[in-house]
Amino acid sequence: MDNRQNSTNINWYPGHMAKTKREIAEKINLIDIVYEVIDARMPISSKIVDIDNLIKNKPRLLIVTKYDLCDKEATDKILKIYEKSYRIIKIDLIKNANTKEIINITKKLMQPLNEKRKSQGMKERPARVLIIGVPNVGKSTLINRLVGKKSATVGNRPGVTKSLNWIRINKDVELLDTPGILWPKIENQENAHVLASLSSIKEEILNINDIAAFILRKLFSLYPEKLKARYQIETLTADLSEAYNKIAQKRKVFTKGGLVDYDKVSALIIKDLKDGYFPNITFDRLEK
Ligand SMILES: Nc1nc2c(ncn2[C@@H]2O[C@H](COP(=O)(O)OP(=O)(O)OP(=O)(O)O)[C@@H](O)[C@H]2O)c(=O)[nH]1
Ligand SMILES: [Mg+2]
Repeated sequence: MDNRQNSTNINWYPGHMAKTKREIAEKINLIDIVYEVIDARMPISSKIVDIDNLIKNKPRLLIVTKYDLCDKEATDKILKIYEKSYRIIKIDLIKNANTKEIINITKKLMQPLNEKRKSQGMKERPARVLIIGVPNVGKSTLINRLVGKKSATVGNRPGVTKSLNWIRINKDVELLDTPGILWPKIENQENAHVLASLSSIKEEILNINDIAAFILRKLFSLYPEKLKARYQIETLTADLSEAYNKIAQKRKVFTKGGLVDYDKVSALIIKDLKDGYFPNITFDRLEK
């Protein structure tokens, strides 16, 4: 039924993202340290491609959120590569957010600057931290954990934060929350589909059959046992029709005329992934 795999190019770059980038560029000179946030389930796809241009050579901490949801072995393989260039913090912001380490590293990074200020007769000042990442990775959740209360709005859909906001974490750290950003043209459509599957691209602009097909194929190739556990699907034909039939029957998603309701099945696959019915998955792999 679905021959549209890769036929639709996914790009999502609304005005507020362009504006965010402009404002970050304007404010970057005020910033001492950058927290770059990526999603552990997609450590490659969720990494902003032109980030180095945007944040120049500011000291950077790579914060890997949703570590509780990922396939740790697959994710760690990728993080090993990043470890060569970045300081990395892996974190589960829901159940086990140990933010002390983040604050300690931040203070340490800030020390030389404050020592310089003191030697020039100026007062110490809090570190100004910029938080940056693609939509829905957990930037605002991280801020709330750091502050210890709800200061930033959070939601499991992309595009929740709409403007730049300064938030005081404690006497040592001030943080600039920013809306999630992507880039004008996503060159790598595999990465775009991974971003879309894991809720970093606004659902309304997506072809849901295309995304659901991508999810089924990805699960089948990387985690066939999880596909079997949820849908009792053990093989996938090229057109996916058998899989759709099976899911429709199991979950009773038919049109009034008794045919498989493809759109509803697709929506259901996307929702199952979002609701965590395929636990411990990582959709990115290093190229072989
Ligand atoms: N399981 C799990 N969920 C997380 C974690 N971090 C964030 N979330 C969830 O991810 C969703 C998005 O979180 P937000 O903090 O709103 O993400 P954001 O990066 O600020 O998103 P935008 O403002 O849209 O760019 C929320 O439903 C959070 O509860 C984590 O470490 N583990
Ligand atoms: Mg936010």
